[in-house]
Amino acid sequence: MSKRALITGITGQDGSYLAELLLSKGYQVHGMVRRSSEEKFERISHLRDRLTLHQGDLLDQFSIASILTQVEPDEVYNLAAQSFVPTSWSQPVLTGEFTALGVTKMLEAIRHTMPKTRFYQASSSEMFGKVREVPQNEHTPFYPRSPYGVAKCYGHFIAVNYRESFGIFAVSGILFNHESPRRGLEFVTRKVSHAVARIKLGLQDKLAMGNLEAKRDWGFAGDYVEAIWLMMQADTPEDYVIATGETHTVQDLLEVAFARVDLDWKKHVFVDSSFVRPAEVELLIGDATKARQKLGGGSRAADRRRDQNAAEAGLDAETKIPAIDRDDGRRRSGAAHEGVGLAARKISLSRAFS
Ligand code: NAP
Ligand code: G4F
Repeated sequence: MSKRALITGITGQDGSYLAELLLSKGYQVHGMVRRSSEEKFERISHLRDRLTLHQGDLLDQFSIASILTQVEPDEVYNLAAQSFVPTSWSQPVLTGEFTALGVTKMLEAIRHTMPKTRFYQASSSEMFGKVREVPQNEHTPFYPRSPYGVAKCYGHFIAVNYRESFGIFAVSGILFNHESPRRGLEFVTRKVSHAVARIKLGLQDKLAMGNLEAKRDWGFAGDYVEAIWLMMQADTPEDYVIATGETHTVQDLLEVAFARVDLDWKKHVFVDSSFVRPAEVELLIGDATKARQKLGGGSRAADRRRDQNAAEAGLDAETKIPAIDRDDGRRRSGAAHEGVGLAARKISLSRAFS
């Protein structure tokens, strides 16, 4: 009989890739979605007739328990969160409710209704914050630098605690930044690739940015959901860092992105202090040795540095996916746009820096 999975955050970047992966493996895929005045399910519209969606909210314990009882999932993937770091300073309480306490609500519902269900918690490299060692691995102490990072630490440790207290099969994936054409436009890779396309097309001239010195370990979201699935198939529940092991500055990203379309980033980019954060995570670079060793060769995310074929696969996947940058294409069709769109979509991959 096919396995049943429930994904919270199925309408987000990772949720859409994970839903695709699980469907390709023969799962029955269920998703928890929030009610809004207008449905925005663009990222999963191509899968819609193969998914079962349930209205619920991380804030509403009863909706979570009710969905669990209806679906009786073998595996729950808790991807839902307020995930944009700057918003966590303007809405710290809401971020805590969703991103921290929301995890306890999920785990309590599992404990009382489906204690054999496996649970995945979307932990984050943002927890390392002001990093205590370089590179960061599963044993590196956390020092979060934003309300989002603090909330993710809570979510991480409550998952560990339910594993140790109640024997729940709970795993946390400590994922470093991962990007794709499905990334929200406010995150730095999409913000830059989208702006570069628009500048090349003459639709805008300037790009306001924050801290250009910050370093990130950027990977491809399509690879990372595969690592998530592998963690949930292991014999024992454990936590894993998923990262490429390479780091680049935001300025590197700008240089590559503008150069791809023969532009000089210095002529278009200026620093706007409103995009500089109250406290910054200056350097992230992950050590995914454990994932490589324990999740096996199938963990493309962990193997990315050594596996050029996997990098090519990620690139292909990315260029096939409809990007929001296409909005410009609808207005400005033709070969020029195709070139810019393709270059802009490739920019968000770590491979673009090599
Ligand atoms: P994303 O695109 O921002 O998606 C977030 C999802 O959470 C959306 O589906 C959103 O629904 C849902 N959501 C937010 N609040 C909710 C609530 N109260 N109840 C129910 N659903 C709610 O994030 P992502 O990039 O896919 O990331 C997935 C998870 O991994 C997040 O937990 C994120 O913090 C974590 N993470 C991401 C990265 C990364 O680099 N992408 C790295 C480490 C960890 P709506 O569509 O209704 O807004
Ligand atoms: O793309 P970002 O907004 O991602 P950030 O803050 O690293 O968080 C993402 O990755 C985390 C994993 O480490 C996730 F947990 C989290 O949910 C999210 O997916 O910013 C990346 C870097 C930062 O250092 C930021 O200060 O880019 C810098 N930056 C510089 N100018 C900018 C800008 N970021 C944004 N969003 N916009 C700018 O104009």
